[in-house]
Amino acid sequence: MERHEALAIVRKQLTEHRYQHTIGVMETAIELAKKYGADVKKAELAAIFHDYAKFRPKEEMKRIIIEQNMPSDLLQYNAELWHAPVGAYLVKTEVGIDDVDILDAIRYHTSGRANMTVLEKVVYLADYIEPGRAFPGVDEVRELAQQNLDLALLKALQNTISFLMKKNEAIYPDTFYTYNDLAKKIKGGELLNDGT
Ligand code: DGI
Ligand code: FE
Ligand code: FE
Repeated sequence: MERHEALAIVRKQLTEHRYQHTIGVMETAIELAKKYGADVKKAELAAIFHDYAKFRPKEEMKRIIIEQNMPSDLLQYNAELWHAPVGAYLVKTEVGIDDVDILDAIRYHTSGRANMTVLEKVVYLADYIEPGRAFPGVDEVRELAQQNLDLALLKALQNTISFLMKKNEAIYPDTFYTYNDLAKKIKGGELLNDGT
């Protein structure tokens, strides 16, 4: 699918603010994909569609999670988590994208997961550091993203978990699994994708 066609489809699903965020994620994901060796076209499409379900009514998302046998523990956590797996489903069924790599990058863009692919990491990080983002610590993650994909991702996860804990929010298990998996691999010297 061409970029302009994908953007026209997603634009109808989003507010203007969220559409501008999407453009930022797309541009950032393309840069990161080139640097760290992910498929650039898949990164572009996954980024364009990553927030496709962001404005669906909660009741619709809940119904899809149940009917499609998505992990039911999702329903016990913040509804902000739901648009990622529901988005993967709707991008497949409504838009007709059936590339599993793209769909998984959408599915895991909010929580991450253990053993993320480079494409999943690129989309997660692009969502966190795109130029429109202004939360505390984002500049440090932007700098790390120039050096090392995994260290940048680890810092983004640390910031997200700390932020949620300060708000007394529950942390979804996949968010911890993502953090733990990265922390252990980085300690063991297994990861360290520095883009070279
Ligand atoms: O959709 P975006 O705003 O672009 O970004 P996102 O998909 O990363 O969603 C961020 C929201 O998800 C933010 O409000 C925090 C929330 N979130 C992310 N991980 C967790 C979480 N909420 C809970 N309760 N637990 C998590 O592990
Ligand atoms: Fe999102
Ligand atoms: Fe987003």
